[in-house]
Amino acid sequence: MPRTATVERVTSETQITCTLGLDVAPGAKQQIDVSTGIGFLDHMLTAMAKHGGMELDIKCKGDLHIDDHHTTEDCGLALGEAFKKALGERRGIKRYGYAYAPLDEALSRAVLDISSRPYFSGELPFTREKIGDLSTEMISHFLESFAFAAGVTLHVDSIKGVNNHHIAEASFKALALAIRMAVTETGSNEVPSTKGVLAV
Ligand SMILES: [Mn+2]
Repeated sequence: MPRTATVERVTSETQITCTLGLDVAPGAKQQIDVSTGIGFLDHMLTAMAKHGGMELDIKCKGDLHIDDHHTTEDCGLALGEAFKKALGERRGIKRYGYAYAPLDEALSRAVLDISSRPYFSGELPFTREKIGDLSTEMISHFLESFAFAAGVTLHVDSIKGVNNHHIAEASFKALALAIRMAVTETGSNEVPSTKGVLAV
């Protein structure tokens, strides 16, 4: 069974369609098409899909005339919902994933538990208010929204870094690699929990 899911999320603030595939068929070209209306967010989501070995098609029409908040938050929620749906019962996956990713002077770490215990913690000490059209405060808010909607425990920390673009990109790449590890299929049909259940 291909691990894919489509989510449509429509509110008075944003209209989003998101299709996420957790695997790329061997030999096939990885399909990534991201258009949120916020260039830097597109860059981050594309990097996350690319290095996570995922297929992603996400389109958002949001109320950018107000600011970037609803669009960024709701894209995180839609992506998290799609991730949760694509995982299904969470059988036969590694469950835990962790990774470091550098980008020049920046180094970030992401640790993920596909746990059904929604939690986010992050230390991302940006020094600029914005990167392109994305407010830096929205990066943590995006990650938090993703973690809660996906039902995962997620820690993303910048270990070091000076350039704000590098800090953000290293963080999303670390997350991508952690996701890749955590969703890896073990060949088992077991739910990797002593409770016997991970999907709630
Ligand atoms: Mn919010």
